Amino acid sequence: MATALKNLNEYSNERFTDISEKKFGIVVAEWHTEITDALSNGAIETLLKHGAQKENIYRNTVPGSFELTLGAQFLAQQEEIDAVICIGVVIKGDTKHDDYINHAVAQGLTTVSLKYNKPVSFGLVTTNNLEQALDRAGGKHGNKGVEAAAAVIHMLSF
Ligand code: DLZ
Repeated sequence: MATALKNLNEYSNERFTDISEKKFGIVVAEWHTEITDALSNGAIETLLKHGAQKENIYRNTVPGSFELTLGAQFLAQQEEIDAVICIGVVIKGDTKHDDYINHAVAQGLTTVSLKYNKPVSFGLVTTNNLEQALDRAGGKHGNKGVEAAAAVIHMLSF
């Protein structure tokens, strides 16, 4: 379903488990930081809203979205980390670089999640232009960081 049809801030928390003792890793790509900071803040606010403790949230940065996978693996392999949220923005350019990065990240995060049996969420905004990215970083379509945080809480509640 297109994001335009479902606001990214909307999720059901009916069956969310207690996350007050859970530890979360957040990996944030440093391309387009005006956007990734907004996404990261959305994710952190969502974790706190649902009971996570500030000291149990470990935020790290990576150079770009391509490195999200290894950043996620560094965190997921740590026994005390319960879930990892990955944040990035890839904006389409003149070449197919966005395709390569997006597919690599989607595949890579799936692999890390399955390898370590931990929720690893895909907070990667993939758009045609900056405006569409802003719309998904707290703009008219909500905040993909909120969605990514809600997704790992949901999976911890499985
Ligand atoms: C190289 C590159 C380009 C062109 N575009 C983006 C982007 O829109 N968003 C992003 O997060 N990263 C981009 N990068 C950087 C790559 O993800 C990666 O960091 C470099 O290719 C080094 O491996």
